Amino acid sequence: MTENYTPPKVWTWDKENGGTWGSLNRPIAGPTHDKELPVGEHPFQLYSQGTPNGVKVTVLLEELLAAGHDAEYDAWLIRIGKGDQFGSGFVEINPNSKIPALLDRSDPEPVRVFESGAILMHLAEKFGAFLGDPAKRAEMLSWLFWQMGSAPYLGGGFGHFYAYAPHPMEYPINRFAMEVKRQLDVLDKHLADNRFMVGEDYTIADMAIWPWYGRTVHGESYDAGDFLDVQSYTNVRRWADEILERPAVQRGRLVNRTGEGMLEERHNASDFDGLV
Ligand SMILES: N[C@@H](CCC(=O)N[C@@H](CS)C(=O)NCC(=O)O)C(=O)O
Repeated sequence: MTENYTPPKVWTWDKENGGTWGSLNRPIAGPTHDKELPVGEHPFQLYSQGTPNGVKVTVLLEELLAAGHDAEYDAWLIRIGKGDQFGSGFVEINPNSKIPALLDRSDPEPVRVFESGAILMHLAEKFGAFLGDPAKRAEMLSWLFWQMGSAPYLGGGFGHFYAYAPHPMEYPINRFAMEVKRQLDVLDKHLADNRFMVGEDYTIADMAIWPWYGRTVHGESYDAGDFLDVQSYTNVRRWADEILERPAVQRGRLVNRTGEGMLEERHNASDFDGLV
């Protein structure tokens, strides 16, 4: 890799391109190996990892259960750093090979759902919960889709070049830091006049945005709290703090993570005993 790179006429795959994800990602889709997915006893089977996109779904499932809905689920760990997302069973439920993916077995015909935003909508509509005031549905959808379109600049753009690239590169770090700070300012200005993303209603838009931007203002994204001056986004911090206090959020953020005090798999409410 050089400073003065001239793209060739036709791009070819350099398997040695380095970086944290360099050995895993490929320019082709489809499975790399045969592996069936485990299936538990509950109506919802979640195949995921506790990254921000994964946490959105476990937070919603825990919120649904806390609100009395029949949303019991088994959450199985897909280790994306080890290539589990390229197993044949996972690719059958998500041809895009990214976590999270859900198998909804609550109806006679199982339904696969991939893309975290689609999973949030599917579950919220199924239970008629966390959709907010119907009169403000367009506002809720706007923020939900804002998150789906914006977070790749934070994760795939800023996070990739700040934390995972083979060496620091000023141009992409500058470009994506500027964009992430612009996004944080969008949120900060909106949350100056709104308790949650849609006024007083806590919805799936908050559940989608919080694991990315709440985590960022708490200084947990890529160890870049000082670099992005996250302390200055006071309204985002107030909103993020309030959401973090919710017991369902505290449970959901532990699921499908490894390490001390985390829950690698979740199959029952009692799995959280002693953890939260
Ligand atoms: N738009 C997708 C993005 C999912 C995504 O990027 N998942 C990441 C983890 S946060 C992943 O599975 N990465 C593995 C890989 O790229 O191979 C969604 O919201 O579900």
